[in-house]
Amino acid sequence: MLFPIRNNFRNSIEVTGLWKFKPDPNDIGEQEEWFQGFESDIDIAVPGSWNEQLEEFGLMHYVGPAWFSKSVFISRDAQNKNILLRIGSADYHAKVWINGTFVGEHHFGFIPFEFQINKFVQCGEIAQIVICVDNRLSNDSIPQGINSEQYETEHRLREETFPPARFDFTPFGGIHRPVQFLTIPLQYLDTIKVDTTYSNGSGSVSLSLSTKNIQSASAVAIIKGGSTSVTASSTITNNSSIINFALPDCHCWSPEDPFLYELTIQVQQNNQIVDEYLLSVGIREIKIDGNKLLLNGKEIYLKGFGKHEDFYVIGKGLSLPLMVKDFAMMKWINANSFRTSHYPYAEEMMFYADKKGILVIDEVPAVSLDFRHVTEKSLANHKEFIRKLIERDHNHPSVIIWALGNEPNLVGEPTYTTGKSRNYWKEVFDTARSFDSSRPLIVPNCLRAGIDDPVMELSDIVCINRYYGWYEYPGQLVKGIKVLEIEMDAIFKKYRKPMMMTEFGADTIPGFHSTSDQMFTEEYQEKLILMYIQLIRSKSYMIGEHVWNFADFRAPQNMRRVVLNMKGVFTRNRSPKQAAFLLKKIWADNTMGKV
Ligand code: GCB
Repeated sequence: MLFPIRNNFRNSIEVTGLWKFKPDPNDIGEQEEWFQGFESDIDIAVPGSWNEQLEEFGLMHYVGPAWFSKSVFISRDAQNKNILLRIGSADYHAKVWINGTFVGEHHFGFIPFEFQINKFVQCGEIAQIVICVDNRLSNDSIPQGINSEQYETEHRLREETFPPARFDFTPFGGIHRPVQFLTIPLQYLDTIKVDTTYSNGSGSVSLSLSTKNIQSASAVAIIKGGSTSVTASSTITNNSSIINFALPDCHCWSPEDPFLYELTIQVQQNNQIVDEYLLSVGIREIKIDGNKLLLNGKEIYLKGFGKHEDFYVIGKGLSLPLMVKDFAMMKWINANSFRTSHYPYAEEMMFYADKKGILVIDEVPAVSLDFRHVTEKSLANHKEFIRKLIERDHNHPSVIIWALGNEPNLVGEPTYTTGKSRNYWKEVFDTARSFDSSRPLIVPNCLRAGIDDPVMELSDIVCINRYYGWYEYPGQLVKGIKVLEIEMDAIFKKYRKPMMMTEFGADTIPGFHSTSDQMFTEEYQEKLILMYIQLIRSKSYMIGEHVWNFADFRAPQNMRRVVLNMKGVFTRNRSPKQAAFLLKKIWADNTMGKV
């Protein structure tokens, strides 16, 4: 599935704007055939979450099915083309009907899906599209859900949240990314996989293409950049083709100079172009050498944040102004990277990271898996998620690491390390490697899972999320840092691999101040961050520091959160807290070791 573009062969119409909306708390919509069309006075803007947008309709904490409907004109130009309906993401499950007929369903949030809809629409007429989105999660889903009984049987009453969630971000519901009608040729390019290498000034690009409905044709690729323009071609056999380029004088992609070549790929039949696709390609190589992470053969140290897709009113809906602002703030603070904690972000963001030279750790939404409830189905869903994410984001030079999950066994259940978890993770890592062996794989570990967590043995970079001085030893930074140092050294001794601190931070209320070590004050956040960074940088095996979090974000209700998780270095509305100025300084100069 290719990202939509517009050219002489491909077109797209966005179906953003206002949709008709109806919550379905009693789950009766299908039985009552709401897919034929339904009455409602509620409008919802797409993309956008229903929670804050429709708070006045009682939907702030709503978990369940909800119906969306919109009428769209399908132009006659679409005749004799493949017509697709593409949804950038619907969290977490979606069922789609057009003109009352069921088209298909998708059970993966945060990731695009599309259906071929020629047989459901009439060109030159209006089509009514109805989507039922459901944000309920289960044992089998990725992410995994939790219910009230499980809170009790797991003896977690005091940790109960509302809405129930195994993770610390609001389970926003809605259509969160653009909806588009696409027209593409009947014979078309289906997937493009770009692999690059770079070493001492010379680069290579290898393209693996797959097509649909092609009997005999050739694939022609033209790569252009600066004064370079190289063309190569090969035949398409069994709907697939491979094209290789060598670029002896290569302009590589890096955060300092995010240079992108323009790659045009054509499918040609009898000297006629039948499909064409254009994409930007950054040539770079990411590698681990001993305890170092190398980008284009040079050591790179990751400085940045775990982030969230979260903002006032829109919830998890894609907002391009917010994206531009966040990237400008990351540049302002001298960060070079972020992690898409804890799920794949909008593709628009990945393209922007390529353009701006920001490195990305791209994460699958297997957040806080509880192995007492993991099923065969969860494993299958997890593997399928990895396949979908790698297919979607493989070609982005900015994506340098895959995170296959985050903090399994958050609650520290003792059977985790002795039970089925190792086999599970082994399969997950093997699956990811079979799709992409060019990038390091990680799963950040949490304290309670312990240092025998199988993800540490399987990860290429051992990643830890630690909250000493916060959840452990609250208010006691010196003690916390001492314990952390002992633990870090013990982990390194055991695994002998590069390590990274993928989370550390403190909730901070802007305007709270103190002359002593007082949690929640701006000084405490600043001091905690400084002490962590000093420790991290004193260890030669550490390859990066990601502060938790870039900005404050909404969390499920529980007694530890005052509406938001306030560990942001920026507030939810993107004002810098005091620590932002400290980080800007530390990340600008090289005086604290590491580059
Ligand atoms: C973590 C989780 C993250 C939470 C954070 C916190 O370890 O990975 O999702 O938001 O801690 O603030 O508790």
